[in-house]
Amino acid sequence: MRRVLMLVFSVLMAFEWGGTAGASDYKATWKLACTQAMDHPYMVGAQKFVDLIRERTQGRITIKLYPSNQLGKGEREMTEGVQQGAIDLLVTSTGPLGGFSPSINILDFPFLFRDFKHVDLVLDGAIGQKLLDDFGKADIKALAFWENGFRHLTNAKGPIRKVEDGKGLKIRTMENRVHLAAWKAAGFNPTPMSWGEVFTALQQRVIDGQENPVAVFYSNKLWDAGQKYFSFSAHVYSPAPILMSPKAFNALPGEDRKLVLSTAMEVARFQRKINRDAEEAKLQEIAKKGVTVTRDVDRESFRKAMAPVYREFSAQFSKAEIETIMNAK
Ligand code: EAX
Repeated sequence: MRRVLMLVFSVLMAFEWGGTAGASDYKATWKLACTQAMDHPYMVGAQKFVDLIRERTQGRITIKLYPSNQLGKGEREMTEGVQQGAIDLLVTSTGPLGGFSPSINILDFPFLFRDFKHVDLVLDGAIGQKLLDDFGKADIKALAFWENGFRHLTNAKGPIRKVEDGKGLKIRTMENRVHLAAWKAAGFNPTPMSWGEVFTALQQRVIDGQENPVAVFYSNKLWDAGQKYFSFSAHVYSPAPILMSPKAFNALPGEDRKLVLSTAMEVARFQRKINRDAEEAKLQEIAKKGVTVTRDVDRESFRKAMAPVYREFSAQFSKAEIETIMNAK
C-alpha cells in the first residue's frame, strides 16, 4: 500500500513540475526577437524581462536579444519562427497576428479605444486574457500585452489634417486585413508590407507614407526616409503581445512557468509606462528634425471614413463584442 502511495505521489509531483526535471536545476538559454532597435520601448521592456528572469532564476535561465529584424524580415516571418520553435520569444505588434489567431484582429479596429486607461482596462481584464489564450490554438504561448502604442499617419507629400487631405495617398499598412480595409474605406491607396521593407520603400517613394506610433517613427528616424509630415491621428491602438514558443514554455517546470508569466505581466506595466512617458519628448525631437507635426487632426473625419470596416467584418466580430470593448469603463 505504501509503495502505491509513494508511486502516486511521485507521479503527481512530476505532473506539477511540468513532467520535467525539478525547478531548481532546470536551465535554458532563449532567443528573443523583435523588429525594433534597442532604443525602442519593445527592447527596453525586453531588457527588463531578461534581467528579471535571470535574477529570479539565479541565472538558470538566460535570454539573448535579437533586435532590428535580425531573426526575420518582419513580424509574420518571426511569428512563424516562434511556432516552429526556432525563436523562443518575440515582441510583436498585432499586425500580422490575425493570420495566426483570428480573434486578435478585434483589437485592430480603428477608434476602438478612447485612451490608454481604456486600453489597460480591456487588455488587463478577461477580454485580453481570452485573446492571449486563443493563441494556444495556433501553437503559440502569448504571455502578456506589451505596447506599440496609438498609431499615427505620416507621409512625404504634405500636411494631412482631415481624411480628405490624404485621398489616393499610397501608404504602407501592416499585413493586416482590418487595417487594409480601413484605409481603403478612407479613400487611401494602402499596400501591406512587412516592416523590414518599409524604410527603403519610403526612401524610393514606392509608397508616400506609413502609419505607426511615435516610438517606431522616432526609433527608425523615418524623417531620413523623407517622412516630413506627421499627423497625430491616433487612428488605432497597436498592442504588442510578447509571444513564446510552446517548445520552450512547455519544457519549463511548473514554478518557472508561473515565473515567466508573472514577470511578462509585470514588465507589461513597466513597458507601457516608459512608452507613454517618452512620447511627448520624442514628438518634440521629431519636430526639431524638420518634420511638420499636425496635432489638430480632424480625427472625426477619419473615424467616419473608416467606420464601414466594422460592417465589413461583422460576420467575424459581432456588434455586441465590439460594443463590449468600446463601452468598457
Ligand atoms: O511592431 O510593422 C509595423 O508597423 C509595426 O508597428 C512595427 O514592426 C513595430
